[in-house]
This record gives sequence, structure tokens and C-alpha cells, in this order.
Amino acid sequence: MALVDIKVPDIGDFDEVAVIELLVKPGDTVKAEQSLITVESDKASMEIPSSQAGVVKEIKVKLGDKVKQGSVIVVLEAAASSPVPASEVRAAAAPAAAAPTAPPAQAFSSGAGGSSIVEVRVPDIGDFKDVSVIELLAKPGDAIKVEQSLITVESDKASMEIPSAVAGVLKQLTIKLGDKVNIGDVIAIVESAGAAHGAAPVASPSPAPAGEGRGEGVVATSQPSPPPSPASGKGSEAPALVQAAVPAHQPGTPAPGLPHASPSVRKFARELGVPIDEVKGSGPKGRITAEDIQKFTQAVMSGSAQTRAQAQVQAAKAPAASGSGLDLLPWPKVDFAKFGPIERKEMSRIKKISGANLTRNAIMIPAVTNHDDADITELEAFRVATNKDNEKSGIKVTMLAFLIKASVAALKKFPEFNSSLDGDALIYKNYWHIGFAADTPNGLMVPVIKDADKKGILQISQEMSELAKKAREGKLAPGDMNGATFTISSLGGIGGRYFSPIINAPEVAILGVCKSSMEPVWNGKEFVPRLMLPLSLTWDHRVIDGAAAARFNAYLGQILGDMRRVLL
Ligand code: CAO
Repeated sequence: MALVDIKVPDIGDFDEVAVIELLVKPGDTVKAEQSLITVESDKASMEIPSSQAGVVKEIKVKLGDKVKQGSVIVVLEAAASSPVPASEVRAAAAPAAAAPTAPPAQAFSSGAGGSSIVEVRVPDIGDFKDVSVIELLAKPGDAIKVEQSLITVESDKASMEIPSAVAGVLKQLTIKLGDKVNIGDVIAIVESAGAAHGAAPVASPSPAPAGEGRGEGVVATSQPSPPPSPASGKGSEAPALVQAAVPAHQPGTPAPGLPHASPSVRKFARELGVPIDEVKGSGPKGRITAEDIQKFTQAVMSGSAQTRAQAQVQAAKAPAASGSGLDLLPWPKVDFAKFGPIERKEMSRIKKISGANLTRNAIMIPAVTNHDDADITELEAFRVATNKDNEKSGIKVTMLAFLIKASVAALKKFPEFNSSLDGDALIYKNYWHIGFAADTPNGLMVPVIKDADKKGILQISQEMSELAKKAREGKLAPGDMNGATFTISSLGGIGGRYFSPIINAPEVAILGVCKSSMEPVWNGKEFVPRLMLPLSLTWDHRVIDGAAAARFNAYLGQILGDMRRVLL
């Protein structure tokens, strides 16, 4: 079987066009007239069809290549029943430069200034009759450039932009949306700048094959010849009407969902980087208009819409949030009643909400916990004395109030502990709102002491006791629980040595505190009894390193060892 070079046919006045789609791949069996690639200039997109059946042996171009008439695009092993020589194949595939047949447009001299009134007519659009005007691309008064499309017409097989072959000012559109037009119909009156050319600039294109088998999505674009040269006086060169198709489908797949838009709209979309297949068309039959592209861009820019690519990036960045990417085993399902009596109780609303948050935070944050001890012997003595002095005030000072104040000092010294992640950046907060975990009958709640840096121990103690009371009574307002920059979870009143608290996202660290106890501490000469407070600092390893965490704990220990340091 013969190998046939399928070449880019005569595509009218296009010089070099870019390959924007490969519609077949090696090994594919193609029919005669089946499109092989799509090429596009700034004016039109065209499918280059194979004019005979066969098997694709090799694709000689790749996406982005520039091709022109005569460039080999595909090597085809011709089917036995298609003994057409390659040269004939190419000719059959590309009759785009055939003789013009459209009636010449009339040009009338205006007399003054050498301008002329030019009638723009529907060129030879091949076998299409009574095509509908579906888009008006210019309006009276518009300055028109050479080759600028004036209207789009559409049949059931193709849509075509009808361009003006002269520059000037559009005086009138002689048709309206929905009108049916045929070859030779006047569609516009243009006052052409400069000398009249006598014969009409709008000449007839010759149609390329109608693209059987593609049906929907096929777009043909009128490609006018260069404007007539005043020197030559010629004004009736034929603009080539070439077969074009909307791109963006996978090779070898049918194209039912192709974006329905004219080449100029698709070019506009490409310039803005808009994925046109994601734009919803508002025109007739869902056609995508330039306004649709603009609206889509505005929606994406304002954040009210997302492109598919953006959504994918976001999903990849937050696999746990989207539920994807974890690939976990299913939760074990056990019939507990088989092993003994059971009772099922619905969890409280707070537990359900905090459970979901804790799960996300535990899974998504690469958390590490550093444990340390702080010597609070003197501080505890001071606290007890303060409470004695303040007995009458009714304000009870607990160790947690000192911990909040000491933590603020450490957060100021190590600001990344008071930050939050924002994509690849860190938000450093210049305020110090400290949350504290409160155990309530309904579950864990985290009220927040706002601006703890500006408050004294007594005020913090008082606020804490009020907030803890509200928490236990289920009376916390949302404003009591938001804005924390760091959290402390104290189990000191209960017991235990150390634990690993879970970070309260979007914070990046949390301090766990357990019950202080008297311990023998070596002072360099002897063991002395000291009141030691166990500290457990959990931190987000994306933001904080182990050395910083160790320094933070050490500094916190120093402050708690001598609170006068807070004043420094
Ligand atoms: N070491 C030794 N004793 C401590 C202590 C510590 N680190 N912290 C508190 N205490 C003592 C207090 O001095 C107090 O003793 P007195 O009654 O003799 O004065 C007693 O323990 C009770 O204190 P408290 O718990 O009422 O007060 P607080 O300020 O320490 O804590 C609050 C307040 C709301 C944080 C606490 O009641 C609470 O709910 N803690 C639980 C937090 C929690 O559940 N964390 C776990 C989160 S992870 O699931």
C-alpha cells in the first residue's frame, strides 16, 4: 500500500499558521475528509482534512509548529480502495483558492476627500444557502480595519465570519440579527478611507470541503484577500473561505462538546488565558460571545468563580480538606453488641464540630511536640501571696494567668509562633490574643483573652474566670472564641506529666501544661526541692524548627522562673 504525504493545502492568503490541535495519532484509521490537524492564524482556524482513507503512519508536526502551504503534516498509508495520488489528494483537500464567484461589491465615490462608499456583500460561501446572521461584530460609526469581521453567519453545518476588505467607517449594517442571507447580499455600507478602488473590495472566497462527518462545531471563516492595491487598481482578489473547526478535543474522540465560538472570540479567550471550554455561552444555541469571555474573566478575577485548573491546584494543596489523596483503609465496623451490652449516645454538637476540626488539624499539620520543665517555685509562692492579699477582691489568680503573660513575652521574642501560614507566605500578627482550652460538660471550648499583652495578671485572671464560667454554661458568644494567635491547654488542675496537644489551626503552635510537682533539682552543688511545671509545646514543622521550639520553651521557662523578665 502506498505511503502518501498529506500536505497543508492552499489555505488562501495565510502565510504561516500555527498547529493548535492534533486530531489523530499514529495507528489511527482515518476516513476520507476526516480532519487531521487544526491550524490557526489570527483570523481563522482551519482543519486540514485527509482527502483519502488510510492509516496514519506518522505525524510530521507537533503542537505549536508553524506550517504553510505544502508542509507535510501526516504520512498516510493509503487504503487499497483509495488509489488517489498524493498530489490529487492535496488538491482535493484544498480547493480554497479556487476562482472567485461572488458578485463584486459596488463602490461609489463620495466626491470630497477621495473617500468612497463601499457595499460589503456576502461572498461565495459555497453550498450554504439562507444562512442566519447570528452575531453583529461592529456597529455604525465604528472605525473598521481591513479584514475586520463585521458579522457572523451560521448554517446548520458551519459558521463564518464575514469580514470587510476595506478600512473605513461603518456607515450602516443592512441586516439584523436573525436575517437570512445569501451570496451577494449586501450586509454593510463602509465609507472607505482614501481613494475609491473602483471595483468592490469584497470578493468571493471559494469554499473548502464542507467537512462532512463533523457537523456541529465546524466553523468556516471568511479570509479576505489583502486590500486591493491602489497602484494595481485591482480590487477583486478572492478571500479564501476555508474550512475551520473549533479546537479543543482529544484526538480520535468525537467532538460533541466543542466550544461554540467564532475564531475571533476564541483568539480573544486565548489572549486572556481563558479556558474557553469552561465558559458558558449566552448567545443563540449556547454560542460563546466576547462578552461571555469578559464576564468569565471578571468572575475569576473577583474570586467568585474558579477555572478547572485553579480548582485542581487547590485540591492538590488541600488533599485532606477535599477528602482526596489520603487513601486510608475504611473505618473498622464492629458489631460491639456481639461482645457485651452497649448503649449508643449521640455526641454533643460541640464535640462533633471540634472533632472534625481536630481531625483536620491532626492530619494536615506536620506537628512535633517538645517537652520541658519550668521552675515555678518562686512564682507559685508569689501567686499564693497575691491571692492572699487579694482575698477580698474575689479575683483568684491561677498559674494559667502567669502562663498567658509569659507566653506573650515568648511570642514577642519568637514571632513565628504568633504567625499563620498563607499559602507559601507567613502572616505575622502584631497582636497577641491567647486562647485557653476549657473543659465543659458539652466538650472542649477555647475562649480567647484578647490583647493579653496589654492586660495585667489580675485582669487576665478575672476575664479567664468569666470566660470559663460562660463556657461551662454554654453561653460563649462567637466573639469570645475567635481571633486567637496562640493557645494554651492546661491540665494543671487535674494532673498528668506531659501530653501532646493538637494545634488549633490556623495557629502554628500550642502550649500544653500539666500539674506542677516538687522535684529534686541539681543546682550544681546539691539537689534542692523545686516546684517544676511540665510544659509540652506542639508546633507546626512547616513554620517552626525544633531548635526554635527548644529555645521558645527555654525562654518561657526563664520567664516563669523570674517574671520580672517580662518587664525587660
Ligand atoms: N499545677 C498544679 N496545680 C495547678 C496547675 C498546675 N499547672 N494549674 C492549676 N492548678 C491548680 C489551681 O491552682 C487550682 O488549685 P486551688 O483550687 O487549690 O487553688 C486547681 O488546680 C484548679 O485550677 P483550675 O483548673 O480551676 O484553674 P486554671 O486557671 O488552672 O484552669 C481552666 C482554668 C478553664 C483552663 C480549667 O478549668 C480547665 O478547663 N482545664 C482543662 C483544659 C483541658 O481540658 N485541656 C485539655 C485540652 S486537650 O483535650
